[in-house]
Amino acid sequence: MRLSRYFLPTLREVPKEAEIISHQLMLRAGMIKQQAAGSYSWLPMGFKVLNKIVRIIEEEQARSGAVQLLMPTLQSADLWRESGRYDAYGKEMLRFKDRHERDMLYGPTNEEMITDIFRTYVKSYKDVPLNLYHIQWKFRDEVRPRFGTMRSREFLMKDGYSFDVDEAAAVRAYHRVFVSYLRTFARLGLTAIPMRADTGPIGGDLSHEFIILAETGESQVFCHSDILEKPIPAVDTDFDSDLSAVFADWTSLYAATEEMVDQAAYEAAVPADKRVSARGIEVGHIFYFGTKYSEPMKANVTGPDGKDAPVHMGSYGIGPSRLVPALIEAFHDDAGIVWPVSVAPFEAILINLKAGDAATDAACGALYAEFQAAGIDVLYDDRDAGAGQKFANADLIGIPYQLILGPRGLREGQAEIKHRKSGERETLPIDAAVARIKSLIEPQRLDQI
Ligand code: P5A
Repeated sequence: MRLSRYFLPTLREVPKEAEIISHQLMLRAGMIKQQAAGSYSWLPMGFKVLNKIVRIIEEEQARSGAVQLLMPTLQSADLWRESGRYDAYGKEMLRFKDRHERDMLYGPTNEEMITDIFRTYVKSYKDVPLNLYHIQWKFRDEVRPRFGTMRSREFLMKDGYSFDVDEAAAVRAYHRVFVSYLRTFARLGLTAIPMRADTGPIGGDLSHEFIILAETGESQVFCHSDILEKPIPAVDTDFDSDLSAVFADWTSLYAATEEMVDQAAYEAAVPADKRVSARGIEVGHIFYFGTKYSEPMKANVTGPDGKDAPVHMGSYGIGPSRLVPALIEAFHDDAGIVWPVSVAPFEAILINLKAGDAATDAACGALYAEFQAAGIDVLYDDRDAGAGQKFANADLIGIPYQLILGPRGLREGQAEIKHRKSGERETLPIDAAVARIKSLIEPQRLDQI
């Protein structure tokens, strides 16, 4: 992509309304634009990052046997009356009437709708286990939308729903998602800590939040420091796997949010030098709620004994539009964002230090073509602008590798690579530069787990 043809409305000033660094950087790097309280347009570069996160989630969902579909954003109130949640949900639900005066709502979550789909088609124990998910916009009329897309009113959610014949099988499904989520966050470059959590309006009594540590996090968390070092288990997450041992291992170390922490239990379980009390961001949340929806909504399956019984369910959420700022909270420095390769909007940026100079343009044009031939997602800064501005911009938007070429380098046959994360610079022959960047990028693209 040529920057001169792209749409990257970066800002020089720190916007006043943004209190936390990720919100400031998303606005400054031209990733989002606010449209109303808690509602944002995703500008091209922000949208690219969001899509990369979505792709990683989809890959890990497929690996765990979950099946993707797509449900609408607007829902009929009748379904929610069946489950009893229409009145219980409260002011966070955006309610309205259509032209026929029918009560409608903008979905804050989809337990009812997926239960309706399930009961329409699935009748036998032979058709479960099943895990269906979608990635769709949600609306919650949050009292305090804030921090940009971290807590917005309209946000993207990956929400998955498991169906099993009995509690034991449903808990196995829960364990599978638990491990699959650990992998998903690890692939995004994040250390997410699973913690026992409250179930709130979703219900049930088994629930974990996945939290990443960040100073600006909204909740206080308490955990054993060993969890932060735990390697992600290299296990199969497909339907046949029994991951209860992995689950037991991960949950044996104390971790709880401020709503659940029992100070005495925490201090008894964790030696003083291993106690971590820090702020965290909730990036995922999973629930097992048994027959809470299937029973009132009559989603039954016939068991091997020929008897009908309500199916056992769980639901599993990840917030991709929250993960974008969460990643920035984890990966930035004074100059701007520092994207991990796996989610970077572009893998490399080619900086032409003298756009308009025929020889430099020709050499950079050749490098640009070489990047494309090598399958590297590159942004080519071909704008007629000063070097200082280009360097500051490249640092701000956080592309992992910068390839810099100007008339002097061209005369000497040398180009410069700057590693955004470490600041390290290397000078090398122009015709070796793209191969070098490719060799740096490739191992970071691969599934490292
Ligand atoms: C689980 C999936 C649920 O809604 N039902 C379907 C369950 N869980 S949850 O915890 O309420 O939300 C799941 C994830 O969505 C993200 N999220 C948000 N992201 C941005 N802005 C918001 N206002 C917001 N609310 C929830 C979080 O990542 C959360 O873990």
